[in-house]
Amino acid sequence: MTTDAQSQELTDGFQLVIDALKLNGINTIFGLPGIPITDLTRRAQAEGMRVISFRHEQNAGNAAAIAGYMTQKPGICLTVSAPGFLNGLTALSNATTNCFPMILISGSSEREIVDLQQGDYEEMDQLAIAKPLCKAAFRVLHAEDIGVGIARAIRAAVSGRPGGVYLDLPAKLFAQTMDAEAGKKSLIKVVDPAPRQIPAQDAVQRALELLKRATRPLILLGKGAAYAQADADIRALIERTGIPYLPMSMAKGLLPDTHEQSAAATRSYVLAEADVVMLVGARLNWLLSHGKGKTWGGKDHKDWGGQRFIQIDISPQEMDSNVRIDAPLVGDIGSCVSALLAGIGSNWAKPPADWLRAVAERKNKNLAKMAETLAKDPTPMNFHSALNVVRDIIKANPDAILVNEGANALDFTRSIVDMYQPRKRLDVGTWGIMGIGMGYSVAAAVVSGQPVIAIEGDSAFGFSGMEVETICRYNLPVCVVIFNNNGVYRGTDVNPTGGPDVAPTVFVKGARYDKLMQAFGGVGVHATTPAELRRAMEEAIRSRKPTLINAVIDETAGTESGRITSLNPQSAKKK
Ligand code: OXK
Ligand code: ADP
Repeated sequence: MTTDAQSQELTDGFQLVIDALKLNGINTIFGLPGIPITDLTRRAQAEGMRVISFRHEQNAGNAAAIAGYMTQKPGICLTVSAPGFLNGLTALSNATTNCFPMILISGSSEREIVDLQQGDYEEMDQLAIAKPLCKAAFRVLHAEDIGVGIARAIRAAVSGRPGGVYLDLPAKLFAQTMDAEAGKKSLIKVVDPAPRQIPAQDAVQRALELLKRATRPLILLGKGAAYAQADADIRALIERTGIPYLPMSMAKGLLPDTHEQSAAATRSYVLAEADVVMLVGARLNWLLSHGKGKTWGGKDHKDWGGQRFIQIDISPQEMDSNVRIDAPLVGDIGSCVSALLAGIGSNWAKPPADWLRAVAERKNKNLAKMAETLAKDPTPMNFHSALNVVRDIIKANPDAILVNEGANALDFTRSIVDMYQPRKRLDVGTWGIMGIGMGYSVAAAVVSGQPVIAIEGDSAFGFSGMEVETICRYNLPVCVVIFNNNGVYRGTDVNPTGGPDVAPTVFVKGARYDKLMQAFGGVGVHATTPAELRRAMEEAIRSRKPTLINAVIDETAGTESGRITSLNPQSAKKK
């Protein structure tokens, strides 16, 4: 055989990683090139994969995580070693916390040198560091194991409770060569990566018995329910039982927020008053006051409110995490909901009329109050008058994806802007994390092709703001709206010493974020009235051009930490 013929029959580590991903239907990589993965990004693009390069790995990681949530396929984030890896790790950890499937693939330095701590370029024992922060972590040392490594990473990310997986690929692996035919045979196309988990019949019966006996039932829909993509069955469950439901933030739109059974506008009342609560893909964590205390009608902060809980979740360990779960229903949401529907049949008795009437009365009162507030047009513009515009824009464009972060900008948007379709609201999730904004926006536009509207507090935007260059570079239909009130929460704090430094929560007054977008060729608009904001948002949706609107908000508007002020520790000692 000639030397040429021999080299044609060889493959290498770079190629096998690309082939293994493509074989499993993964066609997009979010990442940031550098040693040792620069050639991997080039070759992936040359092989027809979409490679989206970011300015900071955390944003690439957040993009991968939300792509995983939207598609049920693990989102891939590719980084360089040590610092790049660490930058991506925050996103990996956030993905795991939120139950989003993603794989962080990081190049790493030479094992021999790292393990003897001899001071390699970007030396770090990345596998050990990643392990406690993700669902699973693997390392591949030999080219012939790349197929298995990718297969294990995919299964770990999407099966059972989804989460983040770390895959460590040392630099030497990429250049390793092996026989091309043997390489091809070593790859694995994962069959049934997220197997259905059928609930036990007795568990279904137990749940139905409890639901049947309820006099004030409530269903809570979480982002696990949105992730499951069992939209029609979930809607049928709500409508056939006639039970009021409460969507968690990212479950908004699973049924349209305008649905008559939505109890979102009377949250406090239904949580405190319900006697049986069915959780569908929602955890009883801090966002639900741990299922007890005053929110749930208890006397003090740890007191059980007396509710009985049914919990549908894929993770058996989730049960009893905070309070007793009387009817655990363990399985995938699609299978659990369809089993419940079979048991419910077509003549399920609706909840007692006095419960439905009480919920409706309070809800309508709150909706009317909100409508009154939204109708006002104060000068300067405030959160409500600006969000009244966003509310109309989403109503007219229900396909658009809404990304949302901040404190007040988050909380007001959640309660004011109705969502009409599943998985269209992407926000700070389980951690209340700041910095997801631009990463989520890029991925949402890339994955869906739909327009994206990012409603950002001016502080929140700062965490990922440089990615407006990425948005312009890929010409994505993203409209970023910054609610600019000159600071974190508000722009009015002062330095009590009278010294030259401004208060820790205050930014440059009158900052022109719109000019940042213009610097990269996007459209930047400065809006000080709802009419200007409306015009700019409508134009952004129409043109699909990268747009950033600097929406100037009253700097006195907003409260400390929005709706979660109480989480700020208050010392008994007088200041
Ligand atoms: C809701 N409501 C409405 C409507 N929707 N009224 C009228 N019309 C409509 N459409 C009512 C609802 O009944 C509540 O009133 C109130 O508005 C607020 O609703 P909601 O759903 O927002 O409820 P609440 O109490 O804020 O929910 C608690 C929560 C939520 C913890 C789930 O606050 C949340 O998701 N927070 C996340 C915050 C976060 O992560 N922040 C991060 C950054 S801050 P009542 O009368 O019924 O109660 C940060 O980093 O540090 O500060 C920092
Ligand atoms: P939220 O913040 O909206 O309340 P959480 O993230 O707390 O939602 O809860 C989501 C829950 O959904 C997790 O406990 C997770 O195990 C569960 N989950 C995710 N996907 C599925 C699925 N396909 N089937 C069943 N449960 C799921």
